[in-house]
Amino acid sequence: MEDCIFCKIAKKEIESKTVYEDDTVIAFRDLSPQAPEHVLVIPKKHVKSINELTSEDTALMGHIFTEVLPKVAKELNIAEGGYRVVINTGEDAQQTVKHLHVHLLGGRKMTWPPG
Ligand code: DGP
Repeated sequence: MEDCIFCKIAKKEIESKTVYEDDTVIAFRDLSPQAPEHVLVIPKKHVKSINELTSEDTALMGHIFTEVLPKVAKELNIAEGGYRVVINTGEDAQQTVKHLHVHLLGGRKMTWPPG
């Protein structure tokens, strides 16, 4: 996707503070952190949101949840204390970047319900 900012980050056309990368996924620090540790994990391929996922993405999303998120949380030292994982989807959830991204937030006590 030509105008997608996260595609540009995945292709290194825009700088980001990368904390993890492999063939299919990149994780980088959020530009506007909402917690002491705030990382975005994205698939490198363009998928607009959860709504556009297909069965072809099962392995990719499984990889993010079973391998990437726990690994990054451990490296950020928030695995034991706890962390929050958020995927904003669509307008009501205030998804501002239309490239599926998983927020990983930690390093402080979270509140519930989220604001
Ligand atoms: P959401 O509301 O779920 O669509 O969150 C999008 C997040 O992306 C928001 O927390 C700010 C972050 N963000 C937007 N543009 C950039 C960027 O160019 N670089 C980085 N690192 N983060 C960005």
